[in-house]
Amino acid sequence: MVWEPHYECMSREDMQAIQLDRLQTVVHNVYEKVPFYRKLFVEQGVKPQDIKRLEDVQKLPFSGKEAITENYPFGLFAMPMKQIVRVHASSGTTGRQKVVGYSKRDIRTWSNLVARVVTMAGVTDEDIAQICFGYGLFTGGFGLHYGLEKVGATIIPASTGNTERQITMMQDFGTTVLVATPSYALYMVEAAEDMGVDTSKLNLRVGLFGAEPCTENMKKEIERRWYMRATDNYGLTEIGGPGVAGECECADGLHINEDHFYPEVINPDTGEVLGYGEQGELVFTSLTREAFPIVRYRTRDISMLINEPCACGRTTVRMKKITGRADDMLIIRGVNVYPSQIESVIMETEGVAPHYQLIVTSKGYLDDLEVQVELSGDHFTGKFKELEELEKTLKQKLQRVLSISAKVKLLEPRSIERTMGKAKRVIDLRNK
Ligand code: DLL
Repeated sequence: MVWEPHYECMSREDMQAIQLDRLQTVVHNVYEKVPFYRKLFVEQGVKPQDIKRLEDVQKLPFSGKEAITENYPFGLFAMPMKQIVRVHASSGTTGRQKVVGYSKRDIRTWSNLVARVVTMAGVTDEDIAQICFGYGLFTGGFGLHYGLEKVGATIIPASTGNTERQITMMQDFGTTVLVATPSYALYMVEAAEDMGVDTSKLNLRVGLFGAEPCTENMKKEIERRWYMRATDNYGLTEIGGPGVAGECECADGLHINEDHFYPEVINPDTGEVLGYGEQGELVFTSLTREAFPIVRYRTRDISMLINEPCACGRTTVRMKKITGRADDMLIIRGVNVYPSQIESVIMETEGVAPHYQLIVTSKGYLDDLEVQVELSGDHFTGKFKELEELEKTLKQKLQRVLSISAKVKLLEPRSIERTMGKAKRVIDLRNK
């Protein structure tokens, strides 16, 4: 089923006409109402009237997280506080939170867009959805809540924490849809197995995952252990939260709600706009947000856009799964290393569990990468020779994939701290 076929399945020409019309409105709005943008546009020598065709979006300046933190808390709002009915925020790695606001109409639009992505994933009003995203300033809990409610699913607003009780609810309430970060889904399945629950007997059928990267192999692991189909959801606080893009049943990229978020992919070093099929940094311009419009926001997320037709019938442009963040990339002894590359190696190696951490240190000028990974329960026999073999295999595979050598440390099962939200994979102890 398609939630809004009129928009999700429209012709390219119609989509572009809507995008242009909305883009012109947004650009006028921010120019008139947000001093930050007016100043930026003046510096760049661009006026709202210059946006005559969709390609003219490229005349507009980029914005980034600094724009939000420097205007903390409400400096980028385009409406008076009286009309703001909600704020959300996400904490960056350093310093101030990125605070965003919503008008009543924004909340309605948001619910509708989340309704689109959960419908894409196959969720209907017959489902019982257990939301294990945090409720609060994080957009995950409330975002999914309103969208699932719109679709008519029965919601269990479980939030995070108390994992054993979560499993009991799943059993007793007959949960059919699990909403969580992929790392929490793995944590939960471990807890379920510990409790002696046979996960194949649960009613779960669909997982709505997101908020952090999940490699194809990790997704398969979740599907195998939970006996359900896992789908990916993408979004970020700055452009509204979840509901930006989601995976349909064909699972070949995430459909972007591009009548609301205009996507571009750029070369992160030069800012050059790249074409379909080219990998780079995702940039979004919000086309309908009233309270917190945002122009050419650099997400730092690495992906690519694809415009080939999808078998599901939707015509919206898709984005490939996020492979990492521009600022996630580690430069180790001059070589670019993405945590997702290491995750793929771990996931395809038998004997280790999908729980790992990367520790980066430096001695003098030389960087050191240590991959700490847990042994999977059934392989933890303690036989020294076997462990040595496993360590060697991992080292060789990592060397092949990364082109640098990494240390490998095998840990006992359950020794890496579990998180209920987003997993922290990288500990960089180098002096920056
Ligand atoms: O994580 C919004 C969200 C909530 C999306 C629930 C999906 C489901 P933030 O906390 O602001 O917002 O974090 C946004 O998380 O820039 C990406 O780096 C990462 N991220 C979000 N979804 C995905 C995904 C929410 N599906 C940041 N795959 C983004 C990979 C993701 N990374």
